[in-house]
Amino acid sequence: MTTLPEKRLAYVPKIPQALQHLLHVRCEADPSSPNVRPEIADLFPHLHTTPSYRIVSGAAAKKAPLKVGVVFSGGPASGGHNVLAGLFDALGQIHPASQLVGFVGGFSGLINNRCKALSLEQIDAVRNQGGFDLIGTGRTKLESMEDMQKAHAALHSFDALVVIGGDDSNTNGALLAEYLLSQGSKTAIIGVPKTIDGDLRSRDIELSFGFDSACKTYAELIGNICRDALSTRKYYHFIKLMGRSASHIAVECALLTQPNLTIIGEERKSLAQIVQDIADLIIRRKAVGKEFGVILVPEGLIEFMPEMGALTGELSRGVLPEKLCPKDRATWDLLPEKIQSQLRNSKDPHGNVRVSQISTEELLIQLVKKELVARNFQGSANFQEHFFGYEGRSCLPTNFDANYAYSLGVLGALAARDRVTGVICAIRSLKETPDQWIPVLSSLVPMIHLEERNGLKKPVIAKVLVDVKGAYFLSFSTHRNQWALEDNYRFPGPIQFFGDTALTDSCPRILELTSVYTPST
Ligand code: FBP
Repeated sequence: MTTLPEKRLAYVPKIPQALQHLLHVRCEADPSSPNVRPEIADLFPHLHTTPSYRIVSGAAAKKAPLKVGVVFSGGPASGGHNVLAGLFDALGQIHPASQLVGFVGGFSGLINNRCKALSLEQIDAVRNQGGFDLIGTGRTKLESMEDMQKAHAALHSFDALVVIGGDDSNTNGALLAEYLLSQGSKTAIIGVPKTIDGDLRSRDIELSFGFDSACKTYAELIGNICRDALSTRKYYHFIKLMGRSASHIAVECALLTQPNLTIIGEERKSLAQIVQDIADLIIRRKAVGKEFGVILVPEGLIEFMPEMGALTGELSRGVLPEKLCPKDRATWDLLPEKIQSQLRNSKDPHGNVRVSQISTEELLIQLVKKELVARNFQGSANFQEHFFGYEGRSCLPTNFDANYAYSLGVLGALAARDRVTGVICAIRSLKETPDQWIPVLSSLVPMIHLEERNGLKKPVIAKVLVDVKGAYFLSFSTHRNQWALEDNYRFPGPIQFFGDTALTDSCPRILELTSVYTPST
């Protein structure tokens, strides 16, 4: 019997027209490359003049065999294996004796030179499959000069290294590219935008791969819960959604499922205000005979609540709860014991509170219960909590992610052939059909700014948050009052791979509504 994953092995990803004949295209510097901030140019003396590149017709620069390394960094995102497949196939087209070598377990594999040459058989086994398991991933960063030197040594025989990662990993890629140039190395460093969070965006990067598959997985589950709520009419479901700081996943899932309330971190409401809003919703729904509902909560919410931000800031600086200032102490006293204990005990190696480990959904439920008692609420309000995160990071990629990730891999091979360093593969016009997609190699340095991390100013690629003045957010916020009381739930069902292309090849709503990211601030 053929299983779905087996059947998916045979899917042939669709790629942009411009990447279909690699031997007849080349990378050409784009004169309209964005500017670099002066303080950043000083930190990247060799790399800051690197332009972005577009792909134009022309004879290939080089036809010798290539040796290209590849590394996954950070959390899995569906489509990762297709980046490897795209790289592998394109390197083979460029020269049949080319090699693709995977560094195992993230940047730690690079530092410790743990790698494996990838074979056609291994690649064939993971085509259009979820996960990163062929070479694994990790969260190690290249932090010290020693790490850079070890990476340099590991890469001495390579033409290029492709770094598949999010904002921090691509920042690391840019720092490595700078270091290698300073050492006279010819190895190119090429990024690929990966993260389910949807927060790695720029003029050229409309979206990272993995976001679409993750959101469609969560939307299926949320839709199922909406239907259950509608059937049994007895629970308020609080669903926390992964996504780290930004609320992109929450907005996308809200548009796909239309729950009664979606809290958006970037609106920067206080904890007290959010609790009031939820209590209001429950009371208003009770008035129309409804004692159930579905509420989405983004993982990063706590970071945006002013009073929680102040409190976690103090705790991260090592202030003990009993020594907090009166305002922070009042917030602390409001919190249920379990949350207090999470705040005390979930710290990273720098002592910062790990806000992602805090059970925000449980915190809200406890405070809403108190609020309803205070308001003498006479109805019944029963709560269920859920957390959807890991479920969506390694699923079979949607056609969109399978096509997109494979195309990014092909583009990475082209960049390696033309030795373009310090760039990230990007594809524009993603809401069009894949043949019309426009591949570009976007310079990494203009994306970098200085940000305070653990008391020090560090160069990092800024995370792009939900723009609360943008079309994407407005298309959600204009409907939310209606969704609060009327149950306009949508039940998207599972990701589809066969049948009508409107079902199988749909692109994420974030692209339909903002095809090119333009901050409106
Ligand atoms: P990346 O940015 O590395 O892709 O990670 C995304 C993410 O899934 C976040 O949404 C989440 O907060 C985090 O990883 C969880 O990380 P971990 O796998 O270490 O628990």
